[in-house]
Order: sequence, then structure tokens, then C-alpha cells
Amino acid sequence: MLQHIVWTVSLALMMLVGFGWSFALLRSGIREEEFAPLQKRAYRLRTRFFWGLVAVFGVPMVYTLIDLPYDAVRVAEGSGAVQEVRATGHMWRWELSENRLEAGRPVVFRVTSGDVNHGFGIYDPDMKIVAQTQAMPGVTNTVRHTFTRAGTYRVLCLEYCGLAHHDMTAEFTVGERS
Ligand SMILES: [Cu+2]
Repeated sequence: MLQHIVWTVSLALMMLVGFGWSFALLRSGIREEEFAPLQKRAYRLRTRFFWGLVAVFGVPMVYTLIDLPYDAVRVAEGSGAVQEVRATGHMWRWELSENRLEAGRPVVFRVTSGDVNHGFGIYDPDMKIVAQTQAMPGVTNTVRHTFTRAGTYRVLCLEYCGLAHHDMTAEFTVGERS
């Protein structure tokens, strides 16, 4: 809810900046006589450079953003195909409501803490991190992930939370889809 408000406000402010910017752009004609030919060439180069940057970075940016998994999982959430896990961090252990999950079905982790801030990090069987979020008291953060590989996964704490922080681990298994 809060995120929604922040997003709407940001969008409104961005539009305001955009309007101001277009207004300034429309009002500013180039006064030809003030520019020596050399300067004009420099501006032309700059314009080319700008569009070059847009092409080089803009296209890959759009391309890489297409793959964001959030929407796909959100759609699945309504269908009942989603597995939900409530995860609570404590000094110094994790409490997971499920420890058997299925590969290929979206999982929604609802993550919170019973005491101080912890970091909720999920590691695959090769100990490569696959998803993470902050575990905070009084707040429930959501992480969505669809496991593609079966195996034993581990949850490690990613935020130093006291003496036995390094022992704060949990395990769950991901089985082949039945
Ligand atoms: Cu910790």
C-alpha cells in the first residue's frame, strides 16, 4: 500500500519534471548567429553521441528488464498454484512454515523477524544465492522465486545480528514437480 502511494507520488513528480523540461526545450530555439561553425559541429557530435548512448545502453536495458519475474509470479498467485512459506528470523535461527517445496511452482516467501533485523538469503545446492530480502521486526517482506532445480537449499542470515549470527541457518528441500 505504502509502496503504491510512493510510486504514484514519484510518477506525478517525474511527470512534473518532464513537463518543465519539455517547456524549456520548446522555448529554447538555437540562435544560429551565436555559434561558430566549429561549435555547431560539436553540438552535432554531441547529439550523435547521445543517441549512440541511447542505442548502446537503452536497448540492452529494456531487453534485460523484460525478464523480470515478478508479474509472472503475481499472475500465478491468483491461480492457487503458488506455494507460500512464512519465514521468521530469530537470534539465532530461522523458523520456516514449510521445508518441502516443489520445483517449477512459484514460491512466495513472507519474511519477517521476531527480534532484530536479519537478512534472509536463499542459497541453492551449489551455495549460490538465488533470492534474498531483509527480515525486519514488524514488517513482512515478500520474495517470489520459482525453483528450477531440485535439491537441498539453505537459508543464511545476511545481516550481522550478534554472537551466533554465523549459525543462523535453515534448510529446505525442493523436490521434482509431482
Ligand atoms: Cu544475522
